[in-house]
Amino acid sequence: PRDCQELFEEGERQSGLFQIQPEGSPPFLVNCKMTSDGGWTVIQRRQDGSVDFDRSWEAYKAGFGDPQGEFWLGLEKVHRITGDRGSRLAVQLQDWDGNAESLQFPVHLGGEDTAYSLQLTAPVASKLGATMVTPGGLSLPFSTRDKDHDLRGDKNCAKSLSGGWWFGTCSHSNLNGQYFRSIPRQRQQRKKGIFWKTWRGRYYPLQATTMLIQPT
Ligand code: MYR
Repeated sequence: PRDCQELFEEGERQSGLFQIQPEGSPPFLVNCKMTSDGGWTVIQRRQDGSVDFDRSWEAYKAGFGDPQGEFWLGLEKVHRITGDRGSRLAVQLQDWDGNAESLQFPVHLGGEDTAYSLQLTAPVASKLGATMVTPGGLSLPFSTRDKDHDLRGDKNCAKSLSGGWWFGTCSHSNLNGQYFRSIPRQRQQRKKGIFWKTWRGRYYPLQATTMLIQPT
């Protein structure tokens, strides 16, 4: 199968690790989450701080971590799965008081030639609270501390925060930030954490996150 959705269509209903082979790609293992609305590929998970997410461009491109625990699937694999198709992204967030938030929106991810630019339509980008939305939508390249493509001329978001992400103005979100088991007293520390501004705010380090994609 080329992705988790195809596995689902073949009748697989159990979530777990499966080998897939997207078109024009070597086969690789992914975590599939089978739900009532089909098969989703898990592309990121944070839950306990057991894996270091402050890594280089090459690491974010190739992927890292533990498929049973915390991991980043890798930009190239995500790009291979989505190909030229549009996809749906699901973002699941948890705070430290047992509250959960779940978002779903259409995305497109470019290849390495675009620095894995995330493309969102204007209405989606606005709804997510993005700062730099044009009528054509938002096209935002991925940044790491060693490859700075963010929209801030005066700083490197990946360095001043932590991890690799689609950083715009350093303040929207960062699900690949540093994992804090308890909330640091210092704002300067807290902002390096895992955050989603429009849910718990910029200085609230989240307890757990999962990102999943499903080609449409
Ligand atoms: C800004 O205004 O600073 C940027 C806003 C960007 C919104 C980013 C949303 C991230 C969603 C992750 C996409 C994963 C694609 C596979």
